[in-house]
This record gives sequence, structure tokens and C-alpha cells, in this order.
Amino acid sequence: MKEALEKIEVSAKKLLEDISDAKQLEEVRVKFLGKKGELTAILKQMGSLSPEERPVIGQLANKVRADIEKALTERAAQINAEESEKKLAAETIDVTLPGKPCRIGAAHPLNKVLAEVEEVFLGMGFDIVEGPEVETDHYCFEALNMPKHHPARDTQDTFYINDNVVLRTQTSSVQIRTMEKTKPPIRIISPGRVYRSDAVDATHSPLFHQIEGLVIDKGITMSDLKGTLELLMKRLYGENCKIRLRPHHFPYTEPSAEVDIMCFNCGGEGCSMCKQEGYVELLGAGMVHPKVLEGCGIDPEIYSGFAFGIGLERITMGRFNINDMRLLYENDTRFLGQF
Ligand code: 2NM
Repeated sequence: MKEALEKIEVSAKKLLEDISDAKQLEEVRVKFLGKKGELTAILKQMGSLSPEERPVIGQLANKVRADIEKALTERAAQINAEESEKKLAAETIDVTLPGKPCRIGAAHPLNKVLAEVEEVFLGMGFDIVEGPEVETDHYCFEALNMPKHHPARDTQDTFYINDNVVLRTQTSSVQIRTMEKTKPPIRIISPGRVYRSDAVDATHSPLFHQIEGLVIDKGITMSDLKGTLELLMKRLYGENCKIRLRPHHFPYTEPSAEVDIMCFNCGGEGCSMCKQEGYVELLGAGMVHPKVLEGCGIDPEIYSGFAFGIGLERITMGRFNINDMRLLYENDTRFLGQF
């Protein structure tokens, strides 16, 4: 029996060395110390021992139990430490790993150029005024000297909500609203969306953006117009750029002009980009028609003024050398992020 007890201690200790988790540890405890365990089985046979042997074996059995319990406790502590170490290792956060790159947005090229233009005009003392995109016939056409059935309406045919309400074709409507309620001097630009019934191609879109300008004061002349636009274009396209005015016709200005900019590709020599002209058309402008002033309650005998309308898409395409307007609307950030 002595040998059996010693064997139990040895094999329990050996088993404990081989195990690696808490579950196996419990199995070992049950195998040796449990109710049906090996040590218990030996103790049950104590009755068959002689009175002299009984205390000796009893003592040994107690020692073996204590030794196994001690070994179990020690091994439990080790396994516990190993397991929490493993857990910690698995949960380690490597703070030296570079973070996930976070893509920073960029302003849309149209907004960039708009901001540049606004900056130039704010510097000259202009206010920036916005107005409704859904307009009445009065503000969009009538007040601009385009009565019903005027042929100029055809070229900017628009989306009618009903006979009297339209999506604005130009932001001139904002300038009429301003002239109606403000006493000159007036210096404003009105940027915003405008709508025309045009099919989409490289240079047209049914929705585009305009920046219109208006200056009304005593003694304003065509040379003020030319100087203002020249300054704007030099800021946008560089000090070397030149503009030229060609006579034109708009119902709301008299005289009227189309303003061209010297071709940045050939410098005025003529090339395929400017169709051998040396210049490319950029915007329309003129002296506000006396009828328009009068209609807004401004006396054309006292005041005069100039106005102009710039297509934001067109100057943006010129500024960044973009050859297809649709690229501005497709929302491909790989394209839009370049500028
Ligand atoms: C243009 C060209 C020429 C214009 C006229 C007015 C107003 F309201 F004063 F009459 N605002 N904008 C104007 C003049 C617009 O766009 C091509």
C-alpha cells in the first residue's frame, strides 16, 4: 500500500507537468483526489490494515494528499499566469502601427474659382447677393427688357413651372431685386445656379452657374466696366492676360459687348484651341439699359451703370485647362481632387 501511495504521488506530479489548461487541471484533481479517485480508493482499503500499519499508512496518505494538493495549487497558479499572459499577448495593441489614412476632401474646382472671383470683388468693395432660383417671369424676363414673345427669350428658353414662374436663366433677377429696393450707389455680384433647356455636351448643361456683376452710380462709364473686368482677368489668369470687347446685343444693356480673353494657348497668334481667332469668348457685358433702370425706379438721367455675366463653368475650365464640362459634374474625386 505504501508503494501504491508513492506511485500515486509520482504519477499525479508527472501528469500535472503535462497539462496546459484549467480544464485538464480539474480532471487531474478528480482523478486523484475525487470521491472516486485513486487516493480515496486506497483510503477505503485502510480497514484491512493491522493496527500498527494503520497510522503509518494514514500519515503517508495524508502527506500524499497534501503534496498533491500543493502541486495542484502551484500548477493552477502557473496555468493561470500562462493563460493571462496568452490573453494579454492576443489583445496587444501595437500603438506604433501607422493609422489608417483618412482622405481629406478638397473644394470643388467651381467653388475654388468662385472663391477667387469673390475675393477680387470683395477687395473692390462689392457685396455678394444671392436670390431665389425659382423666379417669376417679371424678374427673369420682363424687368430685363424682354417682354413676352421677345426673340431673346428663345436663346435662353427655360423650365416653366407655370406661365408666370420659371427656373431662372440668369442671376440678373437678383440684380433687378436689388435695384428695386436699394438706392444707388450699388456694387454687387450675384453668384448662383441658373437653368436653361440645353442638351448636355462638352460645353453645355441644363444647370450651370453664373456670376453676374452690377455697378450703379453717378458717372459710371464703359471704361469702368473694362477696367473692372481687366483686373478680374489678370487676377484669375495672370498679369499678362489681355481682354478685348466686341460689340454685341443684349436687350438689357446698351451698348452691349462680348468680352474675349487672349488665348492662353497661343498668346493671340491663332491656334486650333481658339479656332485661329487668338481670343476666346468669356462673358457678356454692357451698360444697363435706361429702360431697365427706369423699371426699377432708378432715374437714368442721374445714374448709369454697367453689368456683366460670367459663366462660372467656362472660366473654371479656362483656369484649370479642363476640356469637358461634364467632368465637373461627375463627382469623380480622383478628377476633382487634382485642382
Ligand atoms: C450678361 C450680359 C450683360 C446683366 C444685366 C443686368 C441687369 F440686371 F442689370 F440688367 N444684370 N446682368 C448682364 C449684362 C448679364 O450676362 C451674359
